[in-house]
Formats: sequence, structure tokens, C-alpha cells
Amino acid sequence: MKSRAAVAFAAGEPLQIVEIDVEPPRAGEVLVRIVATGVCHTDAFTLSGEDPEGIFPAVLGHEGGGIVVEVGAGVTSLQAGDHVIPLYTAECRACKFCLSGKTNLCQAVRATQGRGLMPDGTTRFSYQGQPIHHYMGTSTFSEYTVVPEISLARITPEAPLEKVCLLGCGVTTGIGAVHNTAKVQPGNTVAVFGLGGIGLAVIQGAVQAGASRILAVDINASKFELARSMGATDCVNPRENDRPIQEVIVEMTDGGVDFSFECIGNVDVMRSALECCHKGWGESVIIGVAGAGQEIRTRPFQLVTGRVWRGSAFGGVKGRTQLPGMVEQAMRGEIDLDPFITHEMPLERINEAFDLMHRGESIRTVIRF
Ligand code: NAD
Ligand code: AHE
Ligand code: ZN
Repeated sequence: MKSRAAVAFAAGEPLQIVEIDVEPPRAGEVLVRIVATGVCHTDAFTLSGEDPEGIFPAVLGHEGGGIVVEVGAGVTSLQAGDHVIPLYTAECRACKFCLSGKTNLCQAVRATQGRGLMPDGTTRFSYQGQPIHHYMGTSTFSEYTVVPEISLARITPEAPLEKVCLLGCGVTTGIGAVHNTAKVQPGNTVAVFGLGGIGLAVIQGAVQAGASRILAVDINASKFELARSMGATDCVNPRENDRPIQEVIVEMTDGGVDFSFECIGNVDVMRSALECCHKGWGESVIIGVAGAGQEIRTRPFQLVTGRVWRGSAFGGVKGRTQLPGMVEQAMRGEIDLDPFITHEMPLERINEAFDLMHRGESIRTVIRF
């Protein structure tokens, strides 16, 4: 079938809106009509060429909501008409990782996913006879996409897909990192570095957890008003301080915060985020994705004296099991998606969504098909 799609033909070039060919779903696969998709910084990161797994040409996009059109042979958990959120972290419930009870990082389809292919090692997308790669197992920048059955969370059909698509990445990542990775408790102090979709979702999660103080850190002061309205108690601009920001935060918080979250992808900020944690117990969670070849640094003494460095992918959330409940939470108003949606536009204008993000003018742009 034909599908309108925004194709990344080469790193660093704008996406091109073209009509691609999409093959029917094979065994264990599902054809989904994407109704809406968010644009996450990770899409921009991969488009920039900085992602070691970046492959071109590809259909990017991993924050979508859609409706099942057709299922391939052997698919039992989904049928045409089901509303779904594609998962870049699959949940097969059978691999060592799923059965460990320790991680959400299912590995069942991860290897082929990282090579831009479906689990059988081929692609369902092509343009003028040339293969186009998948991305993160989701490729939500196409009106029609093919996704493994185990990479789809079935959600209530009552949920507005143009909002709950944000639970496909950003909002789930931030809120999940607070509850599943850090396990923030009432009264804890929190510092959030980077106030995009991920950082603001961390703030929302920290409010849910009953954090007593939430320090919001960004070099773009225009982000502070929204951060405050979502629950940040203090806003800190590193550019307005002439000493390392970790020193400022340690001083502001009587020795450091209980938890910090890096939501940028900047390895120098990752160091600040660790070092603003309280001696003896403070924990820092890396969420941001850093470019190829970059490394984190600190003095080992920072860890010897009790600080902990962690990382979090998709907020530690097991998508098929937990995402339907998070959608219900959004329906009940316990997760507020509205503040994240600063812009909406049709697929044809998707490059504007990237421009807005790079200029720091948007939190999330939702693309409607
Ligand atoms: P975004 O571009 O919307 O927000 C980033 C924010 O960081 C902006 O407000 C920007 O002003 C701020 N910033 C940039 N440099 C800064 C600095 N030196 N100091 C302080 N603030 C600074 O991005 P986003 O969509 O919120 O994504 C944030 C990061 O999280 C990206 O690296 C993305 O790839 C990553 N991410 C990771 C996961 C995961 O599962 N681990 C999921 C989603 C996104
Ligand atoms: N491809 C990159 C890594 C990218 C990365 O860290 N991805 C995050 C999700 S970002 C969503 O916006 C993630 O969940 N990673 C776990 C995984 O299995 O990919 C690289 O460095 O190769
Ligand atoms: Zn993302």
C-alpha cells in the first residue's frame, strides 16, 4: 500500500514528505495507521548523524498513537481496530531480560531494531523500489507503519491518540524515571537538568512522588515559567552563575539533593548532575542521550563517598504491561499531558517541529496525519 511519510534520506538534511510503499505485515507483525506522533529530541539526535545506530534512508518517529489495520500470521494479542501505542522498548515476556524482573529492556527484537529492520531482517518500507529503513522499531513518521506485535501496547479506544501519543516516549520516560528508576519518596529533594519534554515530565513525576523541593535547571530561561507552573520550586540558570552549578545547588540544598536527573544528553551536565547530589546517598539518573564517542567523567571519590550514578531507558516502564495503566491515569487527570503540547501541525510541516525544538521554542509538537 501507499503511505505518506516523512523520510530521512540523509543525516543533517530536512525530512522529505513522500509517498512510500508499505508491504503487508508478516508473521508476528502488525500494520498500524498512525493517527498522531510527537517529535522527541532523540529523533533530532538521530537525524543529526550523532547516533551510532543511525541509518539512512529511514522513517524516524517513536512517539506515536495509532489504530491496528491488519495483523500478520500468528498475531493473537491484537486485532484490527485496536488502539495502540508503538513501543521502542518491546516486551516479549519470554526473554531473559523480561523474565529477570529487574529491567524493562526486552531484547527479543533489539538487534534487528538497531539495524533498522524487522525481526526477520528485512524492511517493509520502500521508495521508488529502494529499501527504506525502520527506526526504533516504530517509524511513526509514516501514516502506515509495520511493528512487531510485542512492540505494541493496546490502550483504551477512549483515549485521545493526539495526546496519549506522548506516552510513547517523553512523558513516560520522565515520570517513569522518577518512580521506577529513582524511586523518589515524599519529602525528597530533586534537581532536574533540562526542561524539555523529558525534564518537565520528571517534574510532574516528582510532584506525584511528593518531593519537597524541585530545582529546575536550564540555560533557556523561557522554560522556567512552565516548569514553575508544573511544580518546580526553584529555577536555576547556569549562565547566571559564575561558578559550577553543582556548587550552587549544593549550597542551596544544605549539602545536595537526594535525586538529580539529566534530561539533556550533555556529558558535562551529567557530571554536574552527579556532583550536586548529597554526599552519602544522593542518586543521579542519566536520561539524556549523548552523541557517538562521548564519555562521562567524575572523580571516583564522588562515588566512594556515596553518590550513585544510574541510567534510565523509557523510564524503566514495561510497555505492554504498564502503558495501558498510564493511559488510564492520563484519562483520569493523574497525568497531565496538556502542558507538554505546545504546537500541533500536519505531517507536511514536520520540519518546522524540528526547527522549533532546536530554537528552544517548543516542548512537544504533535504531528497529526
Ligand atoms: P528538548 O530539546 O526538548 O529539551 C532539552 C532541554 O535542555 C532544553 O530546554 C534546553 O534548553 C536544555 N539544555 C540544553 N543544554 C543545556 C545545558 N548545558 N544546561 C542546562 N540545560 C540545557 O529535549 P527532550 O525531548 O526533552 O529530550 C531530552 C534528552 O532526553 C535528549 O537527549 C533525548 O535524546 C533524551 N531522551 C532519552 C530517553 C530515554 O529513554 N533515556 C527518552 C526520551 C528522550
Ligand atoms: N542508539 C543510541 C542510543 C539511543 C538511546 O539511548 N535510546 C534510548 C531511548 S531515547 C528515546 O527518545 C533507549 O531507550 N535506549 C535503550 C535501547 O535499547 O536503545 C546509541 O548510542 O546507539
Ligand atoms: Zn524519545
